[in-house]
Amino acid sequence: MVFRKLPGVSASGMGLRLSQKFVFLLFLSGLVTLCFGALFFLPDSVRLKRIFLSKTETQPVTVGSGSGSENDAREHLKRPKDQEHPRGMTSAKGETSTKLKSLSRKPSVPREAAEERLAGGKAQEDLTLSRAKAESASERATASDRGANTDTFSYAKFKRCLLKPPLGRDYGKPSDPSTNERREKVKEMMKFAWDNYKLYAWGKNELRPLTRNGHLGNMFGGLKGASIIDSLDTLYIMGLTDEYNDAKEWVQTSLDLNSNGEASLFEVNIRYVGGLLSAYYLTGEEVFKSKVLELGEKLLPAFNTPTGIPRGVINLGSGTSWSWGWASAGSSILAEFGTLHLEFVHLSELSANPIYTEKVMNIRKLLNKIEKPHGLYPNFLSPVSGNWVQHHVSIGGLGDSFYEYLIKSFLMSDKTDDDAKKMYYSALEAIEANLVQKSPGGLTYMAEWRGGILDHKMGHLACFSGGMIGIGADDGVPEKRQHYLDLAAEITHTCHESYTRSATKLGPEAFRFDGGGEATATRLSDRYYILRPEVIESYMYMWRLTHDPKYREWGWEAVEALEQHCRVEAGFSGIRDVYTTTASHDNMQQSFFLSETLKYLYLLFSDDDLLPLEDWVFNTEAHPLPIVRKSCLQDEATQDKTVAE
Ligand code: DMJ
Repeated sequence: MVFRKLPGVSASGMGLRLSQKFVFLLFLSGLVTLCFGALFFLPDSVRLKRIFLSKTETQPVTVGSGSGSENDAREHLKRPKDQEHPRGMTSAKGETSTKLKSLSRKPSVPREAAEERLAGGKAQEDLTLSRAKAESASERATASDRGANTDTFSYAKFKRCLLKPPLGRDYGKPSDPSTNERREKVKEMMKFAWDNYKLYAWGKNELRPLTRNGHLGNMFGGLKGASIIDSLDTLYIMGLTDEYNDAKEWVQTSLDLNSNGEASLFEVNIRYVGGLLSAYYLTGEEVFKSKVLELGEKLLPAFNTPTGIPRGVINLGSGTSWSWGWASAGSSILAEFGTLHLEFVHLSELSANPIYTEKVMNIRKLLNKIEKPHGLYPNFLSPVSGNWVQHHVSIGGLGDSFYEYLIKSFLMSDKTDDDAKKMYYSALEAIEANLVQKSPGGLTYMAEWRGGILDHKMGHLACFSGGMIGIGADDGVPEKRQHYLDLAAEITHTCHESYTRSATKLGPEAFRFDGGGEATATRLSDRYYILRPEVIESYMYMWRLTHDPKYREWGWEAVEALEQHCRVEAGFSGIRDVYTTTASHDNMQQSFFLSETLKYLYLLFSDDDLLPLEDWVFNTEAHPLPIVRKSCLQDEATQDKTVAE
């Protein structure tokens, strides 16, 4: 009534009696308390709550627990599900530590999972649920945790859990003088390649040794210094201390991760993430850890697809991702999304944030469940439907390192990752049944498979498989162990043949077993050699596994050939035709030459105690990553706690 009579006029000015004023004030204060209290029952996203509650009141209480981004998940729901080239789409990135985080808030999973179930068929259901679970878990971790939770990993504990010192007794120096001489030669090659890079291309991605300048390219999304990051661990294990220090200083002062370009998720992962991780584990230098955690976080938005299978290209600034234009029907590539596991598990180890492992486990689950033609994994998969796009299978380009990462995931888990083990051995069985061939001349090779039709071609890239099958031999079923080792040796022998049958003694990009030839390139376009490591990589593993001296001899043949045909005045260069000794250089010193080719050669001529395989697995760019000894790390943690108490 009072309000109806005199709207907008205060009670004090209305000539009310004292008792009436008291009742009115009581009523007013009750109303205010009620309104304020109601704020606490509103959902987090209500703007008013953000205004009224201070930031500190809403921070997660426990490090690593707060919630992530409900809004991000909703953004994701809004995005069209069939968007194949989402340039310009709203990125799901953008989580910031200033967002509201409340331990009591309910995760958005049930709603999201329900909506996705409505949108997709039954086939999609399991994938969606597992992704929803992963996103739910990721909500528990804040963006700030991802970059800054550096206290939880103890480098000292990690070192105590290694079985052997990483650098051996004396940097793996072999006792035999002639082997040591060869090893010194490889070290000299590394220094020569590095010095020229430093002189002519410092800070660029690669050296162009003929024109004596640098190359940036467009694979790394504006990131620079690929040769520096790729060289850190090689310089370190070779004892090239001044050079390593220069590289480290560049990382400290000049490695800028705030680039805004379009990067290959795969290449950034294997070279930058892998290189920084190795450098950290070998040296314990904090700068490598903080840089790799900062970079790892920038890669996460690539996984925001309907299936959680990342697309191939990501803008490191905006987080927008899309598929390669050349990949059929907007598909993702097996060797790309299948080559993240090792690095991402280590990102979780270092950050104490499970999100990275969850992202790659989600990929694993999908691949495990999906039907496989003849047990084989085709190279193209839709990140939208989670179905294969084409039935092209290859152990070379497009497929290669997916298989490598299965067995290495098992080994890196201290042999606890049984899913990886099962997937690897059943994939290998399918490969043997469908792709492994014997030529009329007795050479064992891996053909490619196109919807059931064999293409009798083996890429240089596929030559890594000798080493892969070798390191996996010992964990196969007992009756097949010797067979696997023999198969590894046969494939390595074939790859060596592809080198010896050329005029330069270097192998072509691809060689064939039809049209009368064996282990030789028949097409002009397959004749080039770009300083690739795969054949030498297999020599190194086979040497470690068998100590058959022929592998060191074959490695030395490669050193001589590299010196003769690829060394130019200002570095090393690829060549356009391995079948002619008339030089035609491609003017590019690839960063993987420093990271892989020279490292594998150096290890081949070193004692086995330099980076022992009992403790280390090499990522596909030859960056050593330590085996994760969970039980040891936990024991160690308990010990520390007891001491602290
Ligand atoms: C490297 O970057 C890696 O080994 C990758 O897995 C395949 N290609 C190159 C070397 O040839």
